[in-house]
Amino acid sequence: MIQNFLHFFADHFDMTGRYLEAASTYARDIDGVIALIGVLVGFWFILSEVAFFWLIFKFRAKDGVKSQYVAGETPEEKRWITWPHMAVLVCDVFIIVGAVWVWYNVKQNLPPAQQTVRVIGQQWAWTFVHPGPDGQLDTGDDIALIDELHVQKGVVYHYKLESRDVLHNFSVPVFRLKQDAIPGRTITGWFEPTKVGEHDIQCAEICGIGHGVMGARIHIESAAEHAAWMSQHSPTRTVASVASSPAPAAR
Ligand SMILES: [Cu+2]
Repeated sequence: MIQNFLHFFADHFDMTGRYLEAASTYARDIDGVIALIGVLVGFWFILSEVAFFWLIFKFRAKDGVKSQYVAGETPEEKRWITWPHMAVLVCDVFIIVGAVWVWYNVKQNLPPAQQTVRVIGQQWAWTFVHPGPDGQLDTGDDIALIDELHVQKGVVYHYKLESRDVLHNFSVPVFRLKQDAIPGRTITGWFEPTKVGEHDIQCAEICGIGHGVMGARIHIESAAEHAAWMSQHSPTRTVASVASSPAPAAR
C-alpha cells in the first residue's frame, strides 16, 4: 500500500525519473519519496507566497491610514498560525511514513545475496572486485577491475564497501544508491539491477583535489552477456591481490 502510494507520486510528479533512468528495484520508491516531499512542500510554498504578497498588496501604505500594531495574541489571530501548523504536521506524517518505509527497505533490510562484490574507494579511483566463475569472493578467480563494475540484471548483489584513505561515497545515480565509504570499516549494502545498460558511477563525497575525476562505469548485463564477460577474464588476468595491497599514503 505504501509502495503504491509512493509510486503514484513517482508516476505523476517525478522530476528525477524524467531525466535519469531508474535501473534498480528501489529506484522508483526513492523517486516517490522525493516527489511526495516536492508536492507537499511545493503546495505550502505556493500557498504561503500567494498569501504573503496578497497581504503586502492589500495592506500597503495609503494616505490617511495609520498602521496598526497587531500582536497576534488573541485566539482569533492565533488561528492563522495554529491551523496551518496542524495541516503541516499532518503532511509530515505522510512524509515520515513513506521515508521510513523506504529507508528500512533500502538501508536496513538486507535481502539474501546472490552475488557479492567488493567496492574499494581510494584517491582517486574505484577498485571493483568481482567474484569469478566460482561465485565466491576472495578466491583465486576473483576479477578486480579499476573504474569498471560488471553486474547482471535481476541478481541481488551485496556490496562490501571500503576506503583505503579518506571518506568517499559510492554513488550509482541510476540505482538511486549512495553510500559513504569510511576508512577502517567495511559497509555492506545491496542493490538489484532491473535494466541492461551502461551508466555512471561517481564519488559523491569531496575527497581531495581529484574528487571530480573519480568516476567509473557500471555495466548492467543480461545473463548471457555477463557470462561472456566473465569467460573473457581467465584467472591469470585477474588481480585478486589488488584488494589486499597496501594503501597509498593519504594526501
Ligand atoms: Cu572520492
